[in-house]
Amino acid sequence: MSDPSPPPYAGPERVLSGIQASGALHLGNYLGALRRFVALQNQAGGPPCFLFVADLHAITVWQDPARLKDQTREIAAAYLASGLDPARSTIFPQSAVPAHAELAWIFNCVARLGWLDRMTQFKEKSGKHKERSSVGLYTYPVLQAADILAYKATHVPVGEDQKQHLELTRDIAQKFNNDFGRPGWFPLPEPVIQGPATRVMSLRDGLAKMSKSDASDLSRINLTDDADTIAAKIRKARTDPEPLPETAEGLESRPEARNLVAIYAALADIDRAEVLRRFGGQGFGVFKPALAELAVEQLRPVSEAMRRYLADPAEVDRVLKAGALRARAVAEPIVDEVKAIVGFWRGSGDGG
Ligand code: AQP
Repeated sequence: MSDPSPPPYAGPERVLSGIQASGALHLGNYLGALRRFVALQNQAGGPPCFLFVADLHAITVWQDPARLKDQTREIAAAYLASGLDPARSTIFPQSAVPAHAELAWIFNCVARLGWLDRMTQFKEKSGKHKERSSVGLYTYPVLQAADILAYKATHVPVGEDQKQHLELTRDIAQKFNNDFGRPGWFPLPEPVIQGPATRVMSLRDGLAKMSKSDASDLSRINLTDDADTIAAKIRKARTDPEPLPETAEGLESRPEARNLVAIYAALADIDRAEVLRRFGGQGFGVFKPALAELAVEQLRPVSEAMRRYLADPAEVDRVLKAGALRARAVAEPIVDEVKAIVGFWRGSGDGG
């Protein structure tokens, strides 16, 4: 007779995600992450949401210490401006909850080098100068696993680029459960990757991801860009000379056109087929101004609210501080239990 399968995780559901405090947020972060966070928060009766500002992750590449605090507030302001409500979602800076770094160390000893060697994001970010990258950049996905599992989070809304890291998190959770004979102790978290814009591409190159670190500001729409800048960036976006096709199959070998159509679909909350029903057969001379108008209309309330929050850093700090206390209250007992499972000395009275 074969072994019965191990019992699955039976604890409560929790949503968790984060954004690095490494610079201005762009449309890709908004559509791929922020808007998804808000949708999950607003689900009636949905699980509690933990949304952090990833400052520990940010320092895997150099960050100016004089700017990091403000960058942290900027991400928190973007969370609030996008519609996250601190009464319903726990918003906090990663470094204010020591459990993340503690669990990351334990997971460094669970994860295997071969697993990390396969991570494509490290290869992309370290480029030709792997030896000069920080060790933190290499072990970044292990810290990400700790971020998630310190809360026993079950659902993780992210963009497509984070899918591989989520698979690693599941591998680490599974190996921990196996190694320590605790089947089902950690959940195997599910990525939540949904919608037409899970991978927004650069406006200058339809094959490259829209990214904070792209040298060209024309490649991305920043959440803080004003209406004229947004319109100018869309006008200058790289395209091809053909009119838009009538159906989505016609976008297959046209990455730039596909990207702009996906952005329109996500902003208008319709599918790509509907965008092509409206604009199929029309040139970019018609489509780009319509896209610019939509982008300005959708982003204006977010950028205006962001400016209001940034003008009141004390309010943002209050949210972060209260969030850190709530996050600690959940993560610390979980990581304390992990330490006991690993066999660390717990002082007298723990029976160990
Ligand atoms: N282009 C994108 N399309 C859809 N989603 C995206 N995300 C990032 N870029 C896109 C999602 O945003 C969340 C936060 O990302 P992050 O700041 O933590 O890290 P990142 O993925 O490294 O973002 P960038 O902009 O590419 O930063 P740099 O240039 O610093 O590396 C994640 O859920 C991510 O999937």
